[in-house]
Amino acid sequence: MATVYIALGANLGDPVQTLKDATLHLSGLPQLQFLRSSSLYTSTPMGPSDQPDYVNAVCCADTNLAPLELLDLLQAVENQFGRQRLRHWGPRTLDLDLLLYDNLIIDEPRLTVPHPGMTDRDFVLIPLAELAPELSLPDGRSLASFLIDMTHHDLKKIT
Ligand code: ROI
Repeated sequence: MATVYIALGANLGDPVQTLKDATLHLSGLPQLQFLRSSSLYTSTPMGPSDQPDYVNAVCCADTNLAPLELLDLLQAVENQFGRQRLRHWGPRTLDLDLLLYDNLIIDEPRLTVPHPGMTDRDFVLIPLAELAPELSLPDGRSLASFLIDMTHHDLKKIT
């Protein structure tokens, strides 16, 4: 069994509902066990600012899937939720990013783990810290060390 962390993001349609539906869907998949989700947060866009604010969250689960099998599964779920990606760093219906897969470092054409953008994104680190405050990356650096200086996207917890 591997423990995996997955980031969720959306800013088209009804992103709050999309993230609720997506986490419910993921928690019902037999390939993902003991799924736990962070709170939902709103965030201002990283990248072009002429797009709606995002809703972000992180979830954690146990899986027997290999990393690329998990990637395929996440991409299938994105497609089921009608994923549209209109332009690079532009708005999207649902984004599911594999952040961490146990303590593995993966550097393959389709998949880089830890997710390369995660360490400077408050909309990933803060929900991640909610689930796993003591977490360290495979290289030993602690989550807390990244939380000190990162970009700010005006994160607000949705209550
Ligand atoms: N910006 C925010 N705030 N949240 C995201 O999930 C997000 N995802 C992206 C880009 C376009 C980089 N910007 C984002 O893919």
